[in-house]
Amino acid sequence: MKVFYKKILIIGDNSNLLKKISYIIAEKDLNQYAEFSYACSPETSIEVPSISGLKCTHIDVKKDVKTLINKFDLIISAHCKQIFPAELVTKIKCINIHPGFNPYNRGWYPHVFSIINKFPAGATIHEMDEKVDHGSIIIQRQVEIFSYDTSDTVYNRILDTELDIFSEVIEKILCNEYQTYTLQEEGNINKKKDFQKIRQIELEKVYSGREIIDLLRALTHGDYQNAYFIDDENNKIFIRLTLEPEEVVKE
Ligand code: 0FX
Repeated sequence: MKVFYKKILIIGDNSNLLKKISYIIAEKDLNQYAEFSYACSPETSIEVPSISGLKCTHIDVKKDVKTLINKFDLIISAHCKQIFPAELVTKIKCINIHPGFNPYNRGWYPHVFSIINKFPAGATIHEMDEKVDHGSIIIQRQVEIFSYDTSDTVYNRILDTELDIFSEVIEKILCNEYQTYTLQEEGNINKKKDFQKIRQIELEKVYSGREIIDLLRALTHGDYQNAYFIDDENNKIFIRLTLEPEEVVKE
């Protein structure tokens, strides 16, 4: 295999995803062609220096931009919470593994907003430009959202899909032999504060059954205390939804 990129940084703040990416690289024996380094953001509590035997450093992509440009020829963001500065994305190839189906619900927790606004959910690997979750698409795949899904079940489906598409294109990326296409629409973008806003359920607001179920299941994710209401004594009460499809017994 004739690789084009030889010094690669994979930076992300989801230790599980980084681990699985490193397994794919090891399984494909790609370490013999290129040098892979792993990093996470300074504020992330990933155990540094090691993620299951990987050396993982803390990198601030804004402060360390010059060093990054000198040290690496390809940077892959795997859920890195930092916004890459223009200087970095214009001087070096930066690729993003994103848990959303661009251009829909770019930004924060795409699938949460997809459960609510019905825009497609999925996974996208794209070249980064100066805008968030924006740039030429290398590969993307939609995932379905079922009526009984909650945030965590959709999220896990997306994580699996991200790894599948990463595994499909990583060699082509390393050899710089991949094709890209540009999306015609800008889509929409959600920020962290948009997620904060939808967490409070207004007790006097009128919702349809569909709206309230969609909102609560979009905010149901494991043990996270997302959705809440404020009761008459001013207590914050958290809400989580359980959805259970009826088991149909075949006769
Ligand atoms: O790594 P990530 O899944 O992704 C987030 C953004 O959604 C993504 O668009 C961006 N590219 C990336 C850098 O950061 O986020 P997380 O690991 O913080 O959370 C994983 C899931 O857990 C999230 O999708 C929804 C859920 N969650 C997380 C937190 C912290 C909640 O429901 N409530 C929470 O308070």
